[in-house]
Amino acid sequence: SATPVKVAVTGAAGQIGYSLLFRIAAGDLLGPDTPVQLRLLEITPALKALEGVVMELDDCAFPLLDSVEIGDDANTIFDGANLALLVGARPRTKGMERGDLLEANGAIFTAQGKALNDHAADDIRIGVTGNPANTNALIAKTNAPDIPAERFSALTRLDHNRAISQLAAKTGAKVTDITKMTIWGNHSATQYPDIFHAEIAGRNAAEVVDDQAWIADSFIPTVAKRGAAIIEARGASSAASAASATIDAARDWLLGSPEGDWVSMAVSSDGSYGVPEGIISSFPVVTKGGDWEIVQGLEIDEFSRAKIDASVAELVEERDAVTKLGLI
Ligand code: NAX
Repeated sequence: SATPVKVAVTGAAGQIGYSLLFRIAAGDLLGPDTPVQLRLLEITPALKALEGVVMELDDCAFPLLDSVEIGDDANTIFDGANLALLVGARPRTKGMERGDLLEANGAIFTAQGKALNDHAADDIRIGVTGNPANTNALIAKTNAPDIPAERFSALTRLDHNRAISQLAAKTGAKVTDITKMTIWGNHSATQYPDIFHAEIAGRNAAEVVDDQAWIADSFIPTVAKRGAAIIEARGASSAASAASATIDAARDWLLGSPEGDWVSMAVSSDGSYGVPEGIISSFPVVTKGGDWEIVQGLEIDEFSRAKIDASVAELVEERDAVTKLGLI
């Protein structure tokens, strides 16, 4: 049978972890033929809760779950990992300034970047879900000089999926009819969900919608503020949908994006579309065998240009802030 893949997950005792681990163990990420070894990282006070989660994983008797290891030392947990899903992060608490948040997460992602650099397998791929995801990925990447920059990405797939869902609801299309959706920029309220290149059953989505006011005043803010709307309704932040998007993103990265379509991933910019080199910004990408390529040659009109520039400017600000803090 196939060699098991070692998947490391951080923040494993958290809400996203509670959904994510069971989906991975069920085979939703690597498919029905690939056994999985889970390596779960938590902070020391959360290890007991994590033991409970592992008891439940045991109780599922998942045929594909080869082994589970837990711990609070990144050097041990990342040892030999083929895929690392960095979900755990320090949330913003009351009275915390933005600088404090970047600093607290900086401590986590510098340490985890170094641990991955020193201990992960040669084929490691790293997906960052924990917020601020783009800048956390930048910090990890910069602290892992021996790992190619292309191996780091931050999650904008949830935004991508939300955009598809909103467009489907507006047009009465099935989500499976919608292709070529793009999220540009930061996973934050400045993100730009772009339907000018999207297609609905092969027709240009913006032309099908034919309502610029809906795009500007309803669609874009609804997608960008969806996280806040979920918190308002549920009393807790998106968890199952975030786990599902984390799976979608990692699966497509490793196994390939669908023919004739693309996905959104925040990756290390090569300067495409005027996005400064090195920052982790969301682009339309096609993926194959664990590699991604930014879709080239899309025409960007004035409206889209301004939206992309605004989100990228925020990422540059975050980069400058963490540079000043000595984190990169
Ligand atoms: P929870 O607070 O439920 O869980 C986070 C877990 O991470 C906790 O169990 C905590 O002990 C652990 N943790 C903290 N520091 C750690 C460290 N140094 N090493 C290992 N584990 C550590 O948050 P949850 O709802 O699961 O969300 C996790 C992260 O995802 C948050 O940063 C959240 O903001 C982010 N999100 C990102 C999304 C995206 O689309 N990119 C959407 C959903 C979510 O908001």
